[in-house]
Amino acid sequence: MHGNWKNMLPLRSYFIGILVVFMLFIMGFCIKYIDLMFQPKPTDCSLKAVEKSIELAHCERKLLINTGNGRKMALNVLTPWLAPIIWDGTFDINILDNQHNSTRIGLFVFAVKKYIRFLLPLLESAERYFMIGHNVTYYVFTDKVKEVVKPKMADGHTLQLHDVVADERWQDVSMRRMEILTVFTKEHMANEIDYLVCADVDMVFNDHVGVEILGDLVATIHPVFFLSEKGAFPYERRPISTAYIPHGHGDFYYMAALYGGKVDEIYKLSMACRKGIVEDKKKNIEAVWQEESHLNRYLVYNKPTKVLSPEYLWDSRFGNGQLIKKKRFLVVSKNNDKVRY
Ligand code: 48C
Repeated sequence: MHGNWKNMLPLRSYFIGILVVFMLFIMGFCIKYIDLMFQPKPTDCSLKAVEKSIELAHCERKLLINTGNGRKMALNVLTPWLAPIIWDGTFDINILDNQHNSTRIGLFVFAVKKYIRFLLPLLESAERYFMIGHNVTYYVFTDKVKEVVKPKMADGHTLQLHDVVADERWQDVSMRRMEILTVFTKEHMANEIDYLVCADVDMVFNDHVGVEILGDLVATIHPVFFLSEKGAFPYERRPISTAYIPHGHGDFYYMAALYGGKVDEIYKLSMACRKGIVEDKKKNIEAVWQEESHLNRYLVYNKPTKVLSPEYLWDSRFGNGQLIKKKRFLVVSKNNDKVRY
């Protein structure tokens, strides 16, 4: 049989055809292989592997709670008494805002003598970041009522001005707040608000501070000591003082620049602190950090139901800022010659 080779496809075409088929095959194989490469490895679902991962998670949790070493307690999201520690990313503000849609919140600030200068910046920053969309009453205590400039306030926000006498020493001014709180939480605030937030006035809000901070009794971890060992906390260590905290007792060092809670809880706290301050004064002593020492003493034996991370009390001068993703409430740096006495 003499095929007419001329009529047949030139041999070259057959060769090209075979080559193309071979190339397609290789490409298909490579794509499949690469795809397999990026497939998540089939997890080892053997019982042994699952038991191992459970054991590992348990060990990690124990490490977190163990404050002796390993991670610091303040970096957790739960205290040993199961109170939440509020860090960015641990709450859904939309859920919380809905839960608090009729909650009334008070902000208590003291601004006497030269500290009056901090009031307007604080209130203006509060109008930008503090409890936005909620019912807020500012309770401002000052010896300069006539000098107060009121900020533009959102609907549902009110400002109450109360006249107070200014003590000579700043320490006494600071401690006076506890006395004022015992009176106002008892007689006025109970019918006006549900939660009270107490703050220093030489501060500004710098980011969201909302209903996530509300709770029965709430305190803020001091930004200088949140990574310190307990022995380094500046508690009052003299047994003669009513603010005394023995070594080995205590959980965190709380800063008196921001705390709060239900009105009746703040009444109890302020009564205890005020009583301690008066008793110490009778012995002619003053706790090492004034009412902050008494606050810390109270909170050792009356644990806060919620703890705020140092996101809620920050100062750019402090170290470890890389751990503080949101600097929500900032200390205002004071050129002390203007506010020193
Ligand atoms: O309002 C004043 N005026 C003063 O002369 C001294 C303190 N105070 C109040 O006490 C302010 O509300 C302060 O924020 C608060 C606590 N004191 C301080 O923060 C000082 N820097 C120690």
